[in-house]
Amino acid sequence: MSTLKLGQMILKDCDESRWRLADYEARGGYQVLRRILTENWSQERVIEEVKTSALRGRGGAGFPTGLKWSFMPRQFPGEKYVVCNSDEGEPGTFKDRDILRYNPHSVIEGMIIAGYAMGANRGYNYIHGEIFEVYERFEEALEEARRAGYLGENILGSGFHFELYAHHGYGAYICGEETALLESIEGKKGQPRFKPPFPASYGLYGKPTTINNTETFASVPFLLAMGGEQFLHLGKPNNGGMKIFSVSGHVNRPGNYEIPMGTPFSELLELAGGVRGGRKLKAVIPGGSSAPVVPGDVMMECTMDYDSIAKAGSMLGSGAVIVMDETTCMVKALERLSYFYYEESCGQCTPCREGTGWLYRIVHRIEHGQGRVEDLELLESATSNIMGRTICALGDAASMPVQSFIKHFRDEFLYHIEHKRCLVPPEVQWAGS
Ligand code: L3W
Ligand code: SF4
Repeated sequence: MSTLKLGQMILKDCDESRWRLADYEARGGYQVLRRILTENWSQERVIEEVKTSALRGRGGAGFPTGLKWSFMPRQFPGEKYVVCNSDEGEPGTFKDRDILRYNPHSVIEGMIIAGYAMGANRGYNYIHGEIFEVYERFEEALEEARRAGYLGENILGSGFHFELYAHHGYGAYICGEETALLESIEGKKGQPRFKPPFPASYGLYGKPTTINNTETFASVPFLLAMGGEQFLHLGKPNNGGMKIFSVSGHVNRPGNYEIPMGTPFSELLELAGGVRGGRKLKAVIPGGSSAPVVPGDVMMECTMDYDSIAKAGSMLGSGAVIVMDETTCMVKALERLSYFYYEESCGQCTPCREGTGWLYRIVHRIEHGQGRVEDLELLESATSNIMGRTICALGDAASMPVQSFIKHFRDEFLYHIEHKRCLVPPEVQWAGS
C-alpha cells in the first residue's frame, strides 16, 4: 500500500508508475540543470538563490542549506564530495524512501546542481539498509541519467563532469549521523567522528564534503525553477518552501503529506483523517522520536515549521509526526523509544553506551510494576549526565524523550509506580506499532 497521500511539489504527480526519467522530464525535470549549464550560471548565483529560498536541512537539524553550501572551499584543488543522507532510520520517519521510490531523478538533479555549485565532481547517495527495493530503483534511475547525458563526463556539452554512486547501508541507525555515514562509505565501522572539524573542511576521505538529506536535494530543482524568492513565500520567513510530513500513529489516514511550511497542525491532522475513532488527542511527537513530546492541546496551537515547534519546546526534526490519542500509555511508549536508543548506541562514549541502558532499564521497571518513587529523579539525573557529554547527538536524542515525557506526563509515571499498573486500562492501550 502506498504511503504517499498528498504531493504538492517533489511528490506531485508521482506514483509507482511515474518515477522514470521520461516521466520526470515530462514534469519539467532536468530543465533547471540544462539552464544552469547552458547559461553558464556562476557558482555564487546558484548558492545565493538557495540562500534566498530559506531552504533548511530536511534531515533533522534544519541547518540553512545555502549557508552550508557556502562553507565549501570551492577553490580547494583536490577532490570534493557531495553526499546525500538517505539513511532514514528514526522511528516515525518514512518520507525519504517515498522520494527515492517515486521521484529519484529529483534527488539526482539536485545533487548534480549541488556538485556544480560547490565545485565537486563526485557524489554518493547513502541509502538505508532496510529498503533494498529503493536502492535498486535508485541504481536504475542513475543508469537512465547516465544514458541521457545528465551524469558523467561533459554533461550536456558544458565541460562539467559529475559522477554519482549509490551506497547501501546495513540498517544501523547511527549511520544516519553524518560523520558515521562517511566512515561507513569509507568501509569502516559506522561510528561518529568528533566535530569540528565539520565535513565541509574534513569529510569523505578527509576531503571537503557537503552532506544534505534526500528531501533537501530533491527540493533544489524546484526552488531554482521557481526562484528562491517564490520558494520562500510558499512557506514562512526563515522556513521556506514545502515540507513532507510523515504522519503515523492514531490517525485515520497515516502517510506522507507534502504541504507548505507553516501550515497549522490542525489542518495536517485533518488531512490525515483526524484522530482514529474520534478520540481525544493526547500528545504528538512532531519531528521523529528524538524530538520532545508535545501535549495535544499545545500542539493544536502550533504551525508546522521550525520556529513554531521550537516555541512549543520541541523540534520539527525530519517532519515525522507521531500522533497519540488518549488510549496511549505514555510509560509504555517511552519504554519502546528508550529501547531503540539503547539498541542503536554505537558504544563509543561511556555516557551514551551506559546511560541509554540505564534509561531503558529504569523505564522498563516502571512499566512492569517494579518502579520506585526515586526513579523519576534518577531518570532526570541520568539524562542530564548524558546530554552534551557525548560525541554525537544520539545521547541527546535518547535523553530528550525521557525528559519531555516525564515533564508533561509525570502523573502517569507516578501512577504506574504507586499502583503498579497503568492509568489507561490495558484493553484500550496502544503504544505504537
Ligand atoms: C560547518 C559549522 N558546518 C553545523 C553542519 C553540520 C551538519 C549541519 C547540522 O544532527 C539532528 C540531530 C537528530 N561549519 C557548522 C557546520 N554544520 N555547524 O550543519 O549540524 P547539527 O550538528 O546541528 O546536526 P546533525 O549532526 O546533522 C541532526 C535530529 O537531527 N533528528 C534526527 C532525525 C533522524 C532522521 C533519520 O533517521 N532519517 O532524519 C531529528 O530531530 O537528533 O539533532 O551537516 O556538519 N560551523
Ligand atoms: Fe556512539 Fe552514542 Fe557516543 Fe554517538 S553518543 S558516538 S551513538 S556512543
